[in-house]
Amino acid sequence: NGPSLAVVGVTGAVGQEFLSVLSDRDFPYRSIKMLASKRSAGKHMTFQDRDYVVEELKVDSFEGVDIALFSAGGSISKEFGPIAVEKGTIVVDNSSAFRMVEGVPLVIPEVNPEAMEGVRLGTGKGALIANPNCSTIICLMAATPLHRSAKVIRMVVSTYQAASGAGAAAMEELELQTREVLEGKPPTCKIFGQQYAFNLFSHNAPVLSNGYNEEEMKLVKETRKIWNDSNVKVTATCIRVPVMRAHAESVNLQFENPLDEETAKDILKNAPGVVVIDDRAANHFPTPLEVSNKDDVAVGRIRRDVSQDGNYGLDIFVCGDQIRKGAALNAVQIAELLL
Ligand code: 11C
Repeated sequence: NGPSLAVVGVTGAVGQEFLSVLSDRDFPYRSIKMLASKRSAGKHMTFQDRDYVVEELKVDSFEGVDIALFSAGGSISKEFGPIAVEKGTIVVDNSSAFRMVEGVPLVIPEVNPEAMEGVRLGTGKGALIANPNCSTIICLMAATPLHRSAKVIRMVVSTYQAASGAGAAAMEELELQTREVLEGKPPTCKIFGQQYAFNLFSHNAPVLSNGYNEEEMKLVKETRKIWNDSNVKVTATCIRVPVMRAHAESVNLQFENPLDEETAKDILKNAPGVVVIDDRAANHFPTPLEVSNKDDVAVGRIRRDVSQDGNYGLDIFVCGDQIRKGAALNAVQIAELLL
């Protein structure tokens, strides 16, 4: 019982994680289609003790599909998302293709589930729902409960982003390069065009005419849409670090109303999907390794911003698994809201 599902891009890092999350959360479904490019079509895979053959994504793939989870890149989403919607499928899309399109809900279930009102299963009417960028999800999981309490007027984000954000091939290259460098060999630089192991660099997204890269501008624009607040001031610097699968972010918040450290800690301790790791005595704060393969976003280094008067500013440090809460888990939670 349950809806009929399709996973588009099933052989990718996020596609595979969709399956783990569906399984972990006992997501009910009556059928599931494994869809990918022609290159992967015909591959056999096992999911929940059943054998599946990966099918090539085609225009007729969505016949009878209630919910499709897409993670096959923006151009596939742009081409096949509307085709699926036309067939009556509700598409939860992990790419950036539709995020900023007016009328397309951009959803973090713990933050703005109300944006999905009007999208219903079983009506025969298809729809697009966009999964935000991973950096935005991880940042807003921690910033939103504080925003609800004291209203954020300005947010400054610096990211330390993992290889997984650039896909399975980047994760493989990080591992390969690490070995090569340790063995004194020249590193293979196919994905980023430069040494990644034992290094860090500005995020690989295209740099725009204003000097920001696309990843940074996603944080700016998506925050405004998700918070439904076109006035909130956001700036970001996004950096790729040699970490495998969890992003870290330093977030500075300026509030309209005062919010002290202790109240902020209590708010975060009670926030769904958030865990506080903030042990000053032991110098123990969130790390990418501690949140890898975990659902919750961890927050720590919760402290008053001494550059601001009174309790109008806070600094926090956030870590979240990029493939899970930054992508697959968030998308499956969106699908759960439809059940
Ligand atoms: C990264 N956030 O970590 C990116 C990858 O808009 O979904 C995902 C880009 C996106 O590199």
